[in-house]
Amino acid sequence: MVSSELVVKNCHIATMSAGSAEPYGTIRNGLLAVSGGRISWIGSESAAPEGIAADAHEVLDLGGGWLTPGLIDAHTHLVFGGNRASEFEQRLGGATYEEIARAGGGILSSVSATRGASDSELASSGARRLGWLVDSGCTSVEIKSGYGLDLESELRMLRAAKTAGADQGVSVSTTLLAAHALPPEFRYDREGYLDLICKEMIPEAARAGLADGVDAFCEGIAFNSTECARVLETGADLGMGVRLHADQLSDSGGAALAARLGARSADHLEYASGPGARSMAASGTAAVLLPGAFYYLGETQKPPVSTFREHGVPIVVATDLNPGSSPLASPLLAMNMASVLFGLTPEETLIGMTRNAAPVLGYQDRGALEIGMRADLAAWSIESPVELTYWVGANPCVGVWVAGSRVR
Ligand code: DI6
Ligand code: FE
Repeated sequence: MVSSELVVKNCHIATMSAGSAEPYGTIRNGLLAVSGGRISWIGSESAAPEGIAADAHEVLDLGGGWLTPGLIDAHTHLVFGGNRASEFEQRLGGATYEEIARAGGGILSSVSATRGASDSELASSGARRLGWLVDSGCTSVEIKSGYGLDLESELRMLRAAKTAGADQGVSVSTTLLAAHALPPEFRYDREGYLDLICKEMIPEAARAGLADGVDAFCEGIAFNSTECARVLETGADLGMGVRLHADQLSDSGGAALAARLGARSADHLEYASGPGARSMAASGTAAVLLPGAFYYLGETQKPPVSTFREHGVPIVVATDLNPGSSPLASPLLAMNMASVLFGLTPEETLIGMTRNAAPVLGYQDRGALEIGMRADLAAWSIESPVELTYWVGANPCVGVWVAGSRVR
């Protein structure tokens, strides 16, 4: 047997494997071995091949702690210039998110700050925020553009996202969200901006290999479903994974549109209709729930979780880390909010940050701990995996590995 580069032992393992009959796919008193950056053996320590630890380059004794798949944050906007702390104060003074947006603040204030930031400022502030997620166990993170809104600024954001990922040693999946808001220079020319997105931005991002996915904001304050469909179909034709910000602030038919386009996910979904939610099951479109935005905007309408469950729509939980509606930099707090605010079980929240999140980013090699999967791991000082969702604001993460290499 080839010697392993890493063996983790004296731990309990939440494999999150779909094939397991145990809650969390639990293996108590487990051992996991890594060779060539992949999981080469996993099971109970008493059943491990003789010498597996003795021959390993490194052996880690977790002292009875827990090992889970590295967390996957499938929806963030963590690259941006400036921040919006002053708008937070305005909202506390009574202004609503939509009022601020319609008055030229909101997303557009981040657009001017992003356009004015240098490449290195964008990458280093993005890396700092990405680092906060890695501190809490994230090994794969999706990052969207959408605060540049012109060709060069959108590409600069996507490059900064990749640089931030390299800086932190984690996987970053990039998504072009040029259809996030209408930029000021196209204020009276919606068609002109949609042409720019479809004829220049998407083809150029695809050609440069800078965007893995394409997304749009389907909402009264942003783009309607015909406009979003045009953008997403253009991206799909160039091989990008399709996502959609759907039914966040009103029922805009976003869930049904995402399903019709065969999107990998529809995200937010507080106002998704019953038929919209059901249509997602047939197309295999995941429901990405973002309780941070719900919490931060003081929303009251909850996403139709029981409809998703009943029809087998995969539920994903993500932070939506962004400067306006969800400055939430903790995957664990997102999981806690998904339970407390939306009624997900703790196990559903962890599935939503691991196994169900991976396919939304097109990953088949992570999200569960199984032989052959990439060794993306998080180690925790906890007595049961329920604690990952239970604590509010604690961080029991004690180690993070990407493809078997330690990053925390
Ligand atoms: N929905 C959101 O919650 C974020 N974007 C979106 O489409 C908000 C982004 C922001 O306010 O900066
Ligand atoms: Fe978002």
